[in-house]
Amino acid sequence: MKNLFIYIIALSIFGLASCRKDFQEIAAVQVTLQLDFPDNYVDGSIAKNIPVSIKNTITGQIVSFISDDRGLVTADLIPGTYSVIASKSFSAAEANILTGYEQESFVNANVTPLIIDGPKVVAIKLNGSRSGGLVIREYYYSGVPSAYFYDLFIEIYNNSNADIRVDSLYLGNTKTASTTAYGFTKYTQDSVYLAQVFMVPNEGSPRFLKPGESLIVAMDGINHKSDPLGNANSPVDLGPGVADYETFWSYSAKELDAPDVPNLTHVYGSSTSGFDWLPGLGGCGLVIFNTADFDKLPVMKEPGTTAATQFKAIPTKDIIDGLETVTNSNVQATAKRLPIAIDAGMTTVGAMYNGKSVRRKIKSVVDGRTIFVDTNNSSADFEVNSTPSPRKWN
Ligand SMILES: [Ca+2]
Ligand SMILES: [Ca+2]
Repeated sequence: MKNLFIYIIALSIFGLASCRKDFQEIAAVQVTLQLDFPDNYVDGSIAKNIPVSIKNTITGQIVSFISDDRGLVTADLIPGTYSVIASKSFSAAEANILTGYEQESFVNANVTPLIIDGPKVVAIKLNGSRSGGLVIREYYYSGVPSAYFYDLFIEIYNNSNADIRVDSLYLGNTKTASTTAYGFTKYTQDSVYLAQVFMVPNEGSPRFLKPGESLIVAMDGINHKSDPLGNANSPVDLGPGVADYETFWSYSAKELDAPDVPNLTHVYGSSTSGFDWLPGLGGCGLVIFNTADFDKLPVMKEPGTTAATQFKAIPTKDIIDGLETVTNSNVQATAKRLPIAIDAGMTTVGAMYNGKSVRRKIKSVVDGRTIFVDTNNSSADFEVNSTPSPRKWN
């Protein structure tokens, strides 16, 4: 009798334990992601071996997968809200097989929010594009205490193996992030809506960047560390010999024109108020592009709203490179301002006035020339640089 009693107790405990185990297994559901290449890829090409990351937007936990030979990713997920990023770059030879064009290319996708409330199959159509030879290598936008942000700079780098012409290259930013509103209410994949646009002037003859060379654009072309108009907390010297161009804001009497650093040409502004070009301490969508006829591109209100601010709409296909920067890592992908084909993710220095920048990770060094990672996904391609370092990347 005593033995039977123990047996019953043991059975109960075992039963309870197995019940709990069953409960956990029921809690996670199977989600299948079916990846497909863009329509202009060769028929029958399967989106296999594509890295995919799935982020739980509540816990921040990220799990990584590689799509299988059928283009599938199978994941067991606890019901909740997720975001999915897929991206991969192809060499010219690989792209030739997939697209018929022998040119470095990439595919990416960003699905957000992905609501998981039960087992499901999700079709994910990848976006595709050529890799641009010019890339934004570093962007310093955070500023330093106390409230000094005129030491902003952008470095544009020739990541290819051929000379690239840069006079008449355009540089623009989307609307600035604030603590209350980041993205466009209804942003589209076909155009980028820019609040400010500058152009590299033609100074009498074409200007080329050789492979491995870069262009530094400063908000103000001075040595911010030592100049009396600068700030001792600033990490950067952007004086002559470092900055190639500065953004001279002719609309403000307080703006200083650094005589030995040439000015970019300001070609569009939603507003010309303020003391300088202010793309935002909370980050922005930053793009470089070439376009056939800038003046003919539409000026319009933000899609889906009646807000009065007018933006210059640039076709996505004209964008060479872009980078989505935000205030901190709490910003959700639903707040994106750049189309997924330009930047599938987003990156951040983490906080305002922390004196840090974001910079592109190094992919390899070939014959002394550094090649930077470029999968058009800044979440993967960029890292925080604790000491912003124009034209220094090692
Ligand atoms: Ca300036
Ligand atoms: Ca100047």
